[in-house]
Amino acid sequence: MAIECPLFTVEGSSQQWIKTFNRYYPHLSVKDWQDIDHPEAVEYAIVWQPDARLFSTFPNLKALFNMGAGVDGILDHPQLPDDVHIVRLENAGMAEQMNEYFAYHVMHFHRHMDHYQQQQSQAKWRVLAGTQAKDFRVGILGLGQLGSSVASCLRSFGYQMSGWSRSCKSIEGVKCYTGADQLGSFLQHVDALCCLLPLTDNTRDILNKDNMLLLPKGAIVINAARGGHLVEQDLVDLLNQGHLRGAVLDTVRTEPLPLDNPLWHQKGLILTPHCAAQSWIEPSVKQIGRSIDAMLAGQKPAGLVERERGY
Ligand code: NDP
Ligand code: OXD
Repeated sequence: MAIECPLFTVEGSSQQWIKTFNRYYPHLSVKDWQDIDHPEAVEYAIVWQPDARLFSTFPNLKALFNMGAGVDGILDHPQLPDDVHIVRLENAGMAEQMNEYFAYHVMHFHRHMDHYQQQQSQAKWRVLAGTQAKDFRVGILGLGQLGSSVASCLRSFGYQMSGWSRSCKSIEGVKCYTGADQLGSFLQHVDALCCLLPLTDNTRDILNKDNMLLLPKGAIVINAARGGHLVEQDLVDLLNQGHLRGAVLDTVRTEPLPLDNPLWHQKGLILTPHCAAQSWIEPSVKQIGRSIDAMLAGQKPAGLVERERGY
């Protein structure tokens, strides 16, 4: 018998997802959450940034399947019951997009595109001294599904790579630092800092003035993780003081960025609207469907979040 699975997104742009679920996993009977016939029988829900209506409508949830990689939006929810499992997407096509996003922006600065754009606006034709990729140091905060992929991708362009994570890693061509004790030594040797951490109590505000001042003068910061990692005023101050040469933000504290937020006009800052890596429908549906089937069979699904560590 088909079991009903509600799909709950605040945006409501879910029809293509529902169609794809029903193509590959008809036995799950995935429906818009408002079309569910027996809400009290629902144990599994597929969600993106659920609000309180999810928890009041479905009182017997056992697991939530997140349509993205980051689960901070679920874990922070005041109505989230203690015993509900959370399963997130692992890669599902996002690593390749992150590789592109970070390669594009690292090269923008490494190849002086910021300076050449400025020169063009002054009708200036002048070649600037270059730096070999092996001498340009790129550091990745977070070496998980996405960060480790970006580290290996940038390594293939010849950049001098390092990374920082909670547990010790071994990635070819990437110098790995571990834990709070080694954060300072990591930051001191990074020309381009790339953030791909989950947002947890331990990583919130990690891109603050003290930490960014440990970067060498003229470094750049690229954050495609969560707005909560960055203290925005600290970034603005360090850009204006010239300690940082530039920054790229794909995520900000309030999204969409309010029209009156000065970040829109900040010199040296490139903004993108939380688009670094999207959840492609087909691979995401296949992964979520496999995870639900695993749980139905009493197995542990890939991407099961450890709630106490926050990711
Ligand atoms: P993973 O959980 O696979 O990787 C997280 C990495 O961060 C791991 O290496 C982990 O260490 C490390 N980490 C976590 N906490 C700490 C800590 N306190 N100190 C040091 N290292 C820590 O996540 P993903 O790679 O899948 O995704 C990362 C984030 O990217 C997501 O949480 C989301 O916020 C963001 N994202 C943004 C998107 C966008 O479009 N802008 C799209 C998709 C994701 P360890 O390996 O030891 O566990
Ligand atoms: C994600 C995101 O976490 O899109 O998947 O930010």
